[in-house]
Amino acid sequence: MRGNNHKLQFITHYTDSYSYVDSARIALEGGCRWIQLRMKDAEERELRNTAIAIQRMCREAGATFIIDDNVALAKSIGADGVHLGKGDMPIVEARKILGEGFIIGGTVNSFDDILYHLQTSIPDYFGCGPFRETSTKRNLSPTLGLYGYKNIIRQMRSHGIDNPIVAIGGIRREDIPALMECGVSGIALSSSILTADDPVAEMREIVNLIFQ
Ligand code: TZP
Ligand code: MG
Repeated sequence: MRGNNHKLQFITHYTDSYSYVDSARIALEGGCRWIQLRMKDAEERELRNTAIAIQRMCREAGATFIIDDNVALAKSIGADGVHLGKGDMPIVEARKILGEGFIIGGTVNSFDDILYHLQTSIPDYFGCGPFRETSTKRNLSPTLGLYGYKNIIRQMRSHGIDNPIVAIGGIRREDIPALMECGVSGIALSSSILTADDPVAEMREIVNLIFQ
């Protein structure tokens, strides 16, 4: 991935206290410089307006801004990229539409998923998880735990595959050192920030931990 900014991705979400836009603002204020807008049930207009608002905040902060699922929206507003899951547009097609200038992330849950992707396309990173159970995402794949990441990264190395792996799903600050030890390139998270007593301070701690 380009630069050092991509070791930590914040995924937008909402709570009783915070909107999607608030969540992005919190992450940026805490020093995160990579935001994914993930807004599953929004209508097109609301999604677009939210994307434009968060993109503006990201640009002001010098942060990378990507959008979950929606290649057309990412292209139309000139976002920095997209994140595509298993049921979304195939990465090879998204690459044709977006070209090389956009970041494309792809969801994986196993080494076989990685091999499957690499037959047809090269995502800029693999979002690999979930690390543990989380309520942020519905229909979660089986949890990986540390053992799962170690196993996937061992198999990647033995096949000479070194695409960046971004761990995701239920990750809390105290999990990060062991996950990095496994060889993951980055961490993506949401709920551990938004449920913290002081979300900005929590993000700041995590930024310090990862970029120390
Ligand atoms: N995929 C697996 S978990 C998740 C996505 C997009 C959302 C973030 O999880 P968490 O537990 O809120 O950090
Ligand atoms: Mg998706």
